[in-house]
Amino acid sequence: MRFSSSFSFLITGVCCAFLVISCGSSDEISEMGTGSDSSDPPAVTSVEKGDEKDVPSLVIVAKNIAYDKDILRVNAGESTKIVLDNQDKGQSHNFHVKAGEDGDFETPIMDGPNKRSVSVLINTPGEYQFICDVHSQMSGTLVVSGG
Ligand SMILES: [Cu+2]
Repeated sequence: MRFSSSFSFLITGVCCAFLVISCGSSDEISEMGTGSDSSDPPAVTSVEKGDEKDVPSLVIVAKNIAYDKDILRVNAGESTKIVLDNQDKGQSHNFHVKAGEDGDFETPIMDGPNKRSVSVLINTPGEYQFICDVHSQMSGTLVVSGG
């Protein structure tokens, strides 16, 4: 009787000791867990801006000594970037619009394959011819629409 009660006391004491130890260690673990949670993932910042983001652009391809488009359309008073994509290897082309008093707009003459662009800004609505200065048979119409 006496032995069993003291044994149970001992057991209880040991249990309490274990509880305290386990409680203490679990607190440490949870604190460590909280600590690692506080490290936020790196903020993702994408601030790449194209310089000509808002400028409309058109591409015209020169291939087999011909443009791939007969008609290009732009708006009057609005700058439009026109890209000449010369895909003719070893063949020279350019893109040239003669817009009268609104001016000449032309890419340099270049051997393909290569690309050059020209910013076209025409204020007077109408239809203008564009040509390749190397090949007179390469031509088309630039339609300038008024707003
Ligand atoms: Cu040409």
